[in-house]
Amino acid sequence: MKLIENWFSERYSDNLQLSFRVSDQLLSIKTDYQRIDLFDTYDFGKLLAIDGTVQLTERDEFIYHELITMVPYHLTPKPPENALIIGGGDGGAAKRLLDLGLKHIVNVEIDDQVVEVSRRFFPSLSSAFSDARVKLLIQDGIKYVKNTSEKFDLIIIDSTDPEGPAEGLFSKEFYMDTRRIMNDGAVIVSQSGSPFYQPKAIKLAYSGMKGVFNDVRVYTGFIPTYPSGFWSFTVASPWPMKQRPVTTSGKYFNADVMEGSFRLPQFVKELIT
Ligand code: AG3
Repeated sequence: MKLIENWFSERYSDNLQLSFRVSDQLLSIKTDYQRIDLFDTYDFGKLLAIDGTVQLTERDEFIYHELITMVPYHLTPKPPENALIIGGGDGGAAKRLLDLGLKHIVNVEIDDQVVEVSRRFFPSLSSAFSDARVKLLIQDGIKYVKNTSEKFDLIIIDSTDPEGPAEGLFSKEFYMDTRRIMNDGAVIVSQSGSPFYQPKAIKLAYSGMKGVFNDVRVYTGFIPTYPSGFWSFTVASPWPMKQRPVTTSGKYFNADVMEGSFRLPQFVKELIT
């Protein structure tokens, strides 16, 4: 990607973008699946972009990764012992699950280059992949879910936006396949985009899950480097989800966030009715 006067911009539309002034461009590669760029920014530290969209920055990755792990963690009937992560090649979600005490994590990432880039530039996240409790598989998550005989207490879809390689991860067919590999009481969560700029993402995730699971809920959080800064996650289970008491907190997550993130603005409620 070519930088104009040392700014990296994620384009939201023809008329809108979010720009970061960068001190250095550390990498720009085209893999079999996507383009990966790595920048050093002034305000957010290192920034990883895939196909021009911000995936994580050093400064605010904790918010996304805590939300996608700690919220569903508290919705299983007892603390989950094992989990499947689809995507998540940076290691951020796996790392949080290890911190929560999970014993066995399978992380299926389609693009080995995401893992390589994270090993070089985000060692504190990718260190999860050197932990004996984490099994990293480089393969298509959709095929893995279709074929595996393992079952899980928690399934986390840490994907890019539903265009390109991640599209299939927002489909009812995929959710039906995940249903087959769930232990009793298991919960699935997917990032589901910005309700303001990407209503399609949240509608896809919500209606896809509604077609398969009995209890489906949306929660949101504040992620400054993602489009609009207001982000959604969709969580579901074949069984009624009941919140366990929150005894831990992170840098973003706490007992108030566990409840408050499910309180939705009216326009978001209307997207999912
Ligand atoms: N995966 C979700 C990123 C979606 C961002 N979308 C965007 N910037 N348009 C994050 C990967 C972190 N493990």
